[in-house]
Amino acid sequence: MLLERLQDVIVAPATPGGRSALAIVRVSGPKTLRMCDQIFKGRKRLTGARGHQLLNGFIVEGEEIVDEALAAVYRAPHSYTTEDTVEFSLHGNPLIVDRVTDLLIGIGARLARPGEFTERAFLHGRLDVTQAEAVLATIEVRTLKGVKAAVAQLRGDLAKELEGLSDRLRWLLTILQAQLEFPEEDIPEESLEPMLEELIADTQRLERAFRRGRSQRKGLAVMILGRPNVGKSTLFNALLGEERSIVTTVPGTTRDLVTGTLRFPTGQVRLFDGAGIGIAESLPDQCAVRRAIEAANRADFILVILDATSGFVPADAELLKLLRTKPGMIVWNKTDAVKEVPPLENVAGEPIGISALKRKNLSPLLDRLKEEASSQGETFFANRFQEERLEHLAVHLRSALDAQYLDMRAKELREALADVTGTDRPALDQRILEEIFSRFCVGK
Ligand SMILES: Nc1nc2c(ncn2[C@@H]2O[C@H](COP(=O)(O)OP(=O)(O)O)[C@@H](O)[C@H]2O)c(=O)[nH]1
Ligand SMILES: [Mg+2]
Repeated sequence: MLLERLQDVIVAPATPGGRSALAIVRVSGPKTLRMCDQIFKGRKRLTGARGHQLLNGFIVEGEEIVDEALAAVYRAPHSYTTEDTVEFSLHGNPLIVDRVTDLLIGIGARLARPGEFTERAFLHGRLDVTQAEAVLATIEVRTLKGVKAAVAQLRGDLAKELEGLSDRLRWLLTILQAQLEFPEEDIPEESLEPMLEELIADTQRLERAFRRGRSQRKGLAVMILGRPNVGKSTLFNALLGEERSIVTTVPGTTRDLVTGTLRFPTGQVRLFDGAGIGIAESLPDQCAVRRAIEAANRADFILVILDATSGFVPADAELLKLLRTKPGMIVWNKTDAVKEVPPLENVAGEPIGISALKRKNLSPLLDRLKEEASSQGETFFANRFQEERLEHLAVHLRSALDAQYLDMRAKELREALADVTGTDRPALDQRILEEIFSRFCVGK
């Protein structure tokens, strides 16, 4: 089914719909040159052109000239898809772009699905999945640093990292196999452990790099969390500088997840405000609380809001537990209404005191968010499957480290190896490929 589809000639606009100086229509597939010759009249036929040649001419329908155009010819395998490809540069009018696309469809081409050009590059082995993700990221990222990271990944930096991991895993397995088969040889057992620990550390490093990639692409997801009525929505509005989330004295006012974007020159933050976490009696309230907790679990960073007028209460302790596994910050709100900020013992990091209502002391909070969003450090871009694989890898490596017996350890390492390979080259599972490439735009 997959390979059958590779016989089709696919066509799609590669530039956004709308008026512009130029627009590009991309055509790829085995019979591309012959097909394009039917609608393009230049000094020379496209079938006779060299690869990487530019030909000036006209797009025609019968006798009628549709547009003056430039045709860039790429010959297999030296093209993005590795197939014969033509890119027509047209005048940037959507009417022309649609007409040229329709002309090609009329003579047997098929409109490309989103990401299908990149999917072909992948199916022909020109790109691996890490590079395909990098293609998507290069288009999507919202910071200059992100662009740099995406281009590095396009060159194969993440693939190299994963290859390094699998090489080391294979080496560990070889040693382990030797220990299992020649126990009398006295190969020291503990030499494996530091290597395993190093692998775990590297996996965690990659997990952090994936997280940074996610926030580079979509903005750092920051959840405002706290009991009902502590002032979450007031803070949300104060940070965004507009009245977006409803504020009342009635607990349980916010039910839907409200979101807004904070833009800094170095990156951006997606801020989420939801229901307060506390005792929920009605069914809608329970749903709202569940939704807020789910959002907190998905978030990259959490702001835990405490109410200075009530002080620390047991329900707050539950929220602070989240900060053990996720970066975040503790904020005492309503400090305008108290003489002193209540003490908070045994928590990591210094809580800050603010007044969301009076907009006091918000700048350290904004500075911290800006710093988190600028994503200093190693950045890689991954899809859901790759992120899941990496999580499994970490689990198997830890089980391998804890394993009592050598054969158990070997089994876990083999699973770990399968996870790394899956991150790099997932099986040609139609469902997985569709999900990966459907996130691309049409024409890429
Ligand atoms: N004194 C004082 N009141 C605040 C502050 N922030 C919020 N409030 C009040 O606390 C109540 C609940 O605020 P809201 O933002 O709806 O809380 P949420 O339920 O956590 O979203 C409202 O009456 C707010 O005016 C603050 O910084 N100082
Ligand atoms: Mg609210």
